[in-house]
Amino acid sequence: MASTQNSGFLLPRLYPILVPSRIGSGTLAEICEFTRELVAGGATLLQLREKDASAKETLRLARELRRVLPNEITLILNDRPDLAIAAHSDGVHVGQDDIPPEATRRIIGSERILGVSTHNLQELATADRSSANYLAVGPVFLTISKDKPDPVIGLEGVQRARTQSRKPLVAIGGITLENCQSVIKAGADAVAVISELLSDPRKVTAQFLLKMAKLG
Ligand code: TZP
Ligand code: MG
Repeated sequence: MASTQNSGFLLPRLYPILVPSRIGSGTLAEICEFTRELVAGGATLLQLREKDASAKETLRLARELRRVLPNEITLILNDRPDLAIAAHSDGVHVGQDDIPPEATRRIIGSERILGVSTHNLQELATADRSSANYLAVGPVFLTISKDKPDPVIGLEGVQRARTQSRKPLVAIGGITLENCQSVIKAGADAVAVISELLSDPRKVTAQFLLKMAKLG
């Protein structure tokens, strides 16, 4: 039977991922403004994902976001448990090539949130046995936001993942206003989004939340 271990953590329906290099010309002021707009639209959790920045730059950015964000907004840092602690982030999200979940847990302790990316049922089963608070599954659809993405899992992949894990599941990859309801209906608890939010973060965040609230 699938694990029920998630220490009571619940994902909000929308999981915006902030990619600084895709926000305007990537200045700190633009990134902070974009973040404020997501929150104004109703986002309550954000992930900071910056693959091209140095550790020093990522730490500076994560600290600045923590400083400008209201305390009740959950900030998750991608890839780096060490920087998550140094920046007082609420959690960290690791992938299959990052520090493995149990080592990450030892670094961040029991209180911080741990998310783990998975791309197939085998990875999902392994991550499900870990102390991850939530799991990501995808890419659900084609995405332009990831170098060398894994094969698309489709809505069937989300459905299968739902039967294999009782941890909160966030679906990722090519998720838009158009298809988000189908992803939730397939069994995801939340949708993680990069591209679709870029044009108008406040309005599109509110539209995502409204669409998904309609599903109850
Ligand atoms: N992992 C799987 S797909 C993806 C990541 C980080 C990118 C999702 O971005 P978008 O633009 O919402 O498709
Ligand atoms: Mg990673």
